Amino acid sequence: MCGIVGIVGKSNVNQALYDALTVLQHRGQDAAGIVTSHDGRLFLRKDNGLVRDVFHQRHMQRLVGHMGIGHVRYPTAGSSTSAEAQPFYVNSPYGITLAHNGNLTNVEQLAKEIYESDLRHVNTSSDSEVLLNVFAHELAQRGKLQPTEEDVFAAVTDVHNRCVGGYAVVAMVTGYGIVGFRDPHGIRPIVFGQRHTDEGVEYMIASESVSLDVLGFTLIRDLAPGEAVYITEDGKLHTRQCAVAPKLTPCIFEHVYLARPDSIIDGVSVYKARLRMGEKLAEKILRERPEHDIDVVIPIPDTSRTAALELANHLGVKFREGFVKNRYIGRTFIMPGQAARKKSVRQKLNAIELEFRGKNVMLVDDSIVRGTTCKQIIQMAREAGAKNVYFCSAAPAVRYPNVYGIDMPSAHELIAHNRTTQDVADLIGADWLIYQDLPDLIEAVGGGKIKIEQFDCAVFDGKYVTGDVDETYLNKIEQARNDSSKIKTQAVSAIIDLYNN
Ligand code: PIN
Repeated sequence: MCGIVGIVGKSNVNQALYDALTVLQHRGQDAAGIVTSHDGRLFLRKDNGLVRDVFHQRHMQRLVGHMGIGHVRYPTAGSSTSAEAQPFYVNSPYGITLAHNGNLTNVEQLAKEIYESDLRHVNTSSDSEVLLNVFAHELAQRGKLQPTEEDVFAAVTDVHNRCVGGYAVVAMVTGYGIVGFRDPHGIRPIVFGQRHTDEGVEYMIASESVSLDVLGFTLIRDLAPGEAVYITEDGKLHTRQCAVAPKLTPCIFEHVYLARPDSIIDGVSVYKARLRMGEKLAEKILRERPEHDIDVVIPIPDTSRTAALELANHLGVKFREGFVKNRYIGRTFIMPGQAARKKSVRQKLNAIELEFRGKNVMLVDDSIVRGTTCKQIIQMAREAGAKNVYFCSAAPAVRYPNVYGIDMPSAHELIAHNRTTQDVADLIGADWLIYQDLPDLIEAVGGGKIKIEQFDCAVFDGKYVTGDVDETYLNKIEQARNDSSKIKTQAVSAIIDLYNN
């Protein structure tokens, strides 16, 4: 998962891009980048690290210009070197830079076409660079010295025809403008908005509405699936539906925990969706055990708080903060003669004993993925003196990998893959485990004032909305993830050896 932003302003946009990326930091902490354009020249700074570590005063001073785009990256499949930090750049045509959130499922085929038919070179294994080259090739096909909005929209249509998967994109055409577009299923989120200044109207395109709020922009709307927005350098806004048969099936996991609760995605408040998840869970608990003996509901910070609060309200049970999270986790240093140790959950969370001692506690988390963290948390609750530890997941069992840009483990690493609820309860050590039912999650997100009928729920039901994901594809990504984790483990061992010798 990644965060993207693009701004066409009336004065330098470097600070606004930096601030917007900081607001989107939860979408990726691996790498950050900004590119701006001024007088037909580009200024780029990108590197691995948090926004606050990547950009220093000297970098910000160089990032001049009234328009620019930015990116925060979370590693998806494959490696995570700084060469793969975004935005990416190609010099022809015009000089285009691009930042992308999502994943293309036909990237191998595209990479082949780019080399063999489009005669273009791709330098990394990032699908974002592939996407950029497809877009650049299609825009070049128009053969214009100066691209119009018609040319840009036609190029986006061609991207939709060639690229399959989930993608929300911002791209800057140097000297002309910024384009934002969303895949024909609208899997990944993207919004745009405006703010008025004395010099005129400024526009922002971003992954989440919260970055518009914080910077004083008002949300205009989400891009529809398949739609593109093009804002010229002088501030004219154009929108166009570029896909032939768009159909909204947004990723439901954004609402489970990826997005900030103060964002509104496709018209749905993430916060309200989470409240409804809590309400649905309470109904399920009362159906399963009307005579339950839960003494207290305790959220596992942070995301699950909203659902846990409403769950407790509906059960008529006390809601208590039983865990405190350290917001300042430091780096792990590799010392000579010592093996690198992973930070334990205990260093991140601490239990307030008086909320646990002698009680039947219902812990609530947003989801169970690998099951490793929740197992340790259940153990902590027992050590703090809980009588019985029950566990609630605001999402259904995660049983299948994600192929649309969320960094999720491969199938065999998912604790619920090929396992029943009771199997998982036994493995994590819970006295009772309740998963949200998928129809309830769909109703919680899509059944509010704004109705959304269909979502991408592949991690729960194994149905991939783009229709091209089969066993062979899933086996391939499983292999790729294994290989890359082997490479990472080897790299860490090599560093340790270096210190030991
Ligand atoms: C919580 C994010 N959320 C916590 C991510 C843990 C699964 N895990 C998914 C629970 S927050 S486990 O946004 O960081 O606050 O399944 O691997 O144990």
